Amino acid sequence: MDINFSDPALYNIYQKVANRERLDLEDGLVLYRSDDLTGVGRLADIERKRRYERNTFYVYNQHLNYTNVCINRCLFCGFSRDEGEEGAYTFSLNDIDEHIRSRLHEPVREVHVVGGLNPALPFSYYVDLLGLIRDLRPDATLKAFTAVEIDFISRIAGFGIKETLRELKRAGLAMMPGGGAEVLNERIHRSLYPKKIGPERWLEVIKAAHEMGITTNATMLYGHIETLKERVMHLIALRHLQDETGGITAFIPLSFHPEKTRLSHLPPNVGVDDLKTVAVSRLMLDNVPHIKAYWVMVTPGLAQVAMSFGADDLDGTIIEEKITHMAGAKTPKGISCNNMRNLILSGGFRPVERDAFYNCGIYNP
Ligand code: V47
Ligand code: SF4
Repeated sequence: MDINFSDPALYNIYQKVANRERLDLEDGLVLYRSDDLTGVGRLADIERKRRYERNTFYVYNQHLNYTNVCINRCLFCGFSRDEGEEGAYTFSLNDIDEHIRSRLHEPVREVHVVGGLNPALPFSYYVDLLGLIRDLRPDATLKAFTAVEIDFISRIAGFGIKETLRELKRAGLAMMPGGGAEVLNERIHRSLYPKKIGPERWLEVIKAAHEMGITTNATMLYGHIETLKERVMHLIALRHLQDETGGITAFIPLSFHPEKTRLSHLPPNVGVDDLKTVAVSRLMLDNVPHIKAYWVMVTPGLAQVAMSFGADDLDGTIIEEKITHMAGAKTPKGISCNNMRNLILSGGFRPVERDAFYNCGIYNP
C-alpha cells in the first residue's frame, strides 16, 4: 500500500478507486463523515488526475439573467422578486441586444442564459431571445434555460417538453445548464421549493433533452436542511440517469448562500464541506466527465484548492453574475482571463481554455 490515511475506513475506498469499482451509498457517507480531509481529497485527486492529469478547464463566458420575476419564490433564493416588487426586472429584447452588443469585442465562447418564471413573457420571447443572441454571437454556444424553465416555457407554449425543446433548439439552444435540481428529494422539495417542479419531473425533462441530443449539466444545492444521506442519494440519482443517457457533461455542486434569503437564519457553508462535496462528487459520479468548482459560490481561493480535491473545471470568467450575489455573495462578479489562468497556474495546474463542449484545441495553440 503506497498511500497513508489517518482514517482507516478510507483504505477500503482506496481499493475500490484503484480497481475502478463503483462506490455505493455507504462509501459516500464514509467519505463525508471522515475526519481525514486530505485523505478524501487524495482519493478524488487520483480519479481527477487519471482523467485530466494537471489540466484544469475554464471558459470565457457571459451570464445573462433575463428576468428575476418568478412565481416559484423558493425559500433559498435571494434573486427572485414578485412582479411590481422593488428590484424586480425583466429585460426587453432591446435590453438583451444591448447587453450582448456591449461585449462583442470580447472572445466570449459561451452565453449562459437563466432566469425566473415570469408568466408575462410569451413563448415568442424565448424564441426571439435565442435567435437574437445567436445572430449577434454566432461563434458562442448558447447554454440556456434550466429544466425548471423548460417545463414552464412548455406550459406557456402549450407544447409538450420535446416539442418545446425542438422549437428552442431550432432557435439556437445548444445546451442546457444544470440548475434547478436543488436536492432530488421529495421532503426537501416540499419544505423549500414546493412550487417548483419536483425531483421526478426534473429528471424527466433532463432525460428528454438528452434524448433529443441536447447535452446538459447537473447541479446540487447543498448546505441548507438536507442530510448527508440525501446528498449522496442525489448523486446516485444523477449517476443512474447518466447510465441511461450519457448526456450530462459537468456536475456543479452549488454552495448555499443564506444571507439575503428567507433562510438567513441558517449558518453559511464552511470550506471543509465545500471541499468534501467536490471530492465526494468526483468519486461518486464516475460516469460524469467534469466536476466544476464554481468560484462564484465558494470563492476563487477555495476553487483553487478544490482542483486538488477532484475539480477539473473552474467554470468561467463570467460577467455580471446575479443569482449568488443577490443572495449576499461577496465574491467578484467576474474574473479576467489572466486572473483565471493565474489562479489555475498558482494552484499547481495547467489552464486549458475550452468552449461549452470542452473543445480546446483552437483556443490553446
Ligand atoms: O438553480 C439559488 C442556485 C442555481 C441560491 O450549468 C443558489 O454550467 C446558492 O445552476 N445560494 C443557478 N445557490 C446557478 C446554476 C449554475 C451556475 C453555474 C454554472 C451552471 C452550469 C449552472 O443557483 C439555481 C439554484 O440551485 N441558487 N439561490 C443561493 N442563495
Ligand atoms: Fe425562481 Fe429559480 Fe429563484 Fe426558485 S431558484 S425562486 S425557480 S429564480
